[in-house]
Amino acid sequence: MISNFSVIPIAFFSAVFLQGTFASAQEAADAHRPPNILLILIDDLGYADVGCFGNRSNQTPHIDRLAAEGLRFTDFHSNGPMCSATRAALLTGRYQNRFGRAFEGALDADRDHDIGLPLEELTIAEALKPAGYVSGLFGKWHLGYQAPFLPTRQGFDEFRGLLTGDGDHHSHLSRSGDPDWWVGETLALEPGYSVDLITRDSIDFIERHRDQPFFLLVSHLAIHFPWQGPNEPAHRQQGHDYSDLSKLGPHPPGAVRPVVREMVEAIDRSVGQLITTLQRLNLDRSTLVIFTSDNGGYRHYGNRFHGEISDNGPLRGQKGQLFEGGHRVPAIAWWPGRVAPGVTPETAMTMDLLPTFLDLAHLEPIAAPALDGISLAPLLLRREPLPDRPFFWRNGSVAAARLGPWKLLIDDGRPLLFHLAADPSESHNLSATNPNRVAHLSSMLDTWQDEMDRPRPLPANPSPAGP
Ligand SMILES: [Ca+2]
Repeated sequence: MISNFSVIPIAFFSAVFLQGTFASAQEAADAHRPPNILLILIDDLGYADVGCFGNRSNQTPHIDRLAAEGLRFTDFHSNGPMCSATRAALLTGRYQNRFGRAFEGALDADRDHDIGLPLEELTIAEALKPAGYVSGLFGKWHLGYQAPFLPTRQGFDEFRGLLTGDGDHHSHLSRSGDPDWWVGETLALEPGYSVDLITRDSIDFIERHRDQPFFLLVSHLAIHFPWQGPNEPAHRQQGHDYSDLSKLGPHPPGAVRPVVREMVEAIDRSVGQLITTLQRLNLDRSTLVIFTSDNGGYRHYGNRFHGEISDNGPLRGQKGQLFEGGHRVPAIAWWPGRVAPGVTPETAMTMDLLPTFLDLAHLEPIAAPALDGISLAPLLLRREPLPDRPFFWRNGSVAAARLGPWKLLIDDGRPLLFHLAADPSESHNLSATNPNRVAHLSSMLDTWQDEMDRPRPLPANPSPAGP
């Protein structure tokens, strides 16, 4: 908690700063108003699956426009290489590894059926409430299969979508062949392409909440398998089991590339519709839009579909791995008039979004160690460099530490050291010639792992930082 004494100067300097920067009192008031936050999270979108990150065949004009008008991150990382891992960190601003080993990969429908994101954790939706936000989640959850681990118990005022890890994009049946499309806490199956339903519901949410600050998490199921385009029949039928390779959808190897392209392009149209809605309602200058992915893309699945799925550009590896292809993801921040257009090489991670949003909503920061991320607001608004800091990942027996351009990856005890600036493809293992650097990063990684495996401190609810 900050004292009352310290609140006064913050408010005073903020008022002086704002009046000195903006032409009118109204502009100053608008700048101080907590922004709407529209977070578009794509499932399994690889680093180079969209045009502005290097793709040459998928047509993504709306996402490319966001990048041209906003700030494009070339070194943004998902907290984990799998869905549940990144989503847990996203919502809490903390390393998901604190929540137990189950959160290092994807929550499993059988093994992890009775667990979920711990209810005592403070989510973005809960943390923003003191600033008057209403929160909606449309699309995929994957942080708990059943009550009480539902979005509506984690601060979201509205939820429509999928609880499990993947659903048929048309029939909305889970991998076990069960209906998995919910409104709030009620099963409410309806036909329609997942991208279209999520977009429709998101636009409806924006229209209904145009007059109050909102946090809207558009959590697309695409481009996760089953790979299905917008105009195909449903694949999964109720009562059938899709736990084997049939979970990937109806298309055989050799036929998936055009389907994935259709999915990426459907996502792009959705982005265009959401931005058009903000502009139509005159909300574009009061809304921060973040576009990113929950993990890297699949290049292949097992020994099938080589080169047919995602494009991770020059990066090594894919979803599930701790090479860059597993966790370096596209990220764009767009906020006309507040975030200047450009490209940033600053390193950032999914867990930085919660502190960023609290900062922009003028809420008191949550102190470390209850928070692992930092606010990106100084970078977004004033292009200030972020402080030097290490980053860590762990998925089972594989762990990695990153400090500046150096990355140490320990795979079952074997050290791999890469200089990412000189070798973004992680092709040259420099561990043999840099034993001191390996020892330093290894020691940091050990310390971090020890901390992750200890009982975790809990954050308190934040309060407004000043009048
Ligand atoms: Ca994913």
